[in-house]
Amino acid sequence: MTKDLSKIHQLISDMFKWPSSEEEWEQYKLTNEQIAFFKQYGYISDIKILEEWQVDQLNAELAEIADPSHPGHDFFYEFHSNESLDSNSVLFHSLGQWRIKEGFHDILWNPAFVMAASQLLGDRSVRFWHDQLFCKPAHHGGVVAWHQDYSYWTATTPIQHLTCWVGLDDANIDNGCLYYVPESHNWGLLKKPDLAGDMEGLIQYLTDEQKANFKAIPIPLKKGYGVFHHSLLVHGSHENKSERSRRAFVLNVFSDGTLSNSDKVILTGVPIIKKGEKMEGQFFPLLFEVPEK
Ligand SMILES: O=C(O)CCC(=O)C(=O)O
Repeated sequence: MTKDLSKIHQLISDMFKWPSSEEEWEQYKLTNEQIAFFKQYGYISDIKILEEWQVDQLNAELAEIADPSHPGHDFFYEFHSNESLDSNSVLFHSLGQWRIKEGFHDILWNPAFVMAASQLLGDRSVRFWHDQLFCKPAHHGGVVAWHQDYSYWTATTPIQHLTCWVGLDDANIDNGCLYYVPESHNWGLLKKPDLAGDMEGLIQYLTDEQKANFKAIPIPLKKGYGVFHHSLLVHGSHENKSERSRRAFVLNVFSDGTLSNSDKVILTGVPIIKKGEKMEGQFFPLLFEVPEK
């Protein structure tokens, strides 16, 4: 039987080493310029998150758990071998792999990730929300439609969420890299389109001014590198018609102190946290603690 790794809230393999002193943490800190860039544009790019051998290990784990007959399959919160609404395309999308494989568990406690996340949340303690995998096969990989992450997350409040996207393949325009609309995190909360439906589904919800300022830019990235984006930043990715796959994992976090905003099940298999109560416990571990000021 596969062990449920969500019960363990620390590193369990030798994939990363948790720093033991302030000096050791220094190497992972973003610069003031990077933080200022994030505040202005709603994202930062090109942050080294993984070594090549760590990417290889995660890709090997991904190959195992993408098989629906994997014994740990029931631990996924969501599993879509193909979420694309276009019958000619494929978009693999899952949530919950951190419960199943050691590598996908331990990337939550990757010092490079937690330090940057804390800084970008405004030097706050970082709590895990959930993980995701977005994989587009070569030749017929599907789109991820323009959206804001928080538009799917209104069951948690207030808005103090952050996303880190990390490539498991080199990603560029040809194989469906991410695109961002810089500064759109200032547009307020927009309606949510079908995530794997019409690429342009969001456009109907934009004002004329937002449409005029909709200037999306591609974010090519080497595998093992990551981007962080604000949960209101508009982003999406086009088809993959290239010869190469485009695999990626995503870590979603919020500042400690985020509350449930719903009396319903938020993630499949996770007990309800009543509206107004703090998001915490087995499924929402504290990843990085900043001492109270
Ligand atoms: O991987 C993609 O293409 C989309 C990822 C995404 O939408 C996200 O990280 O919120």
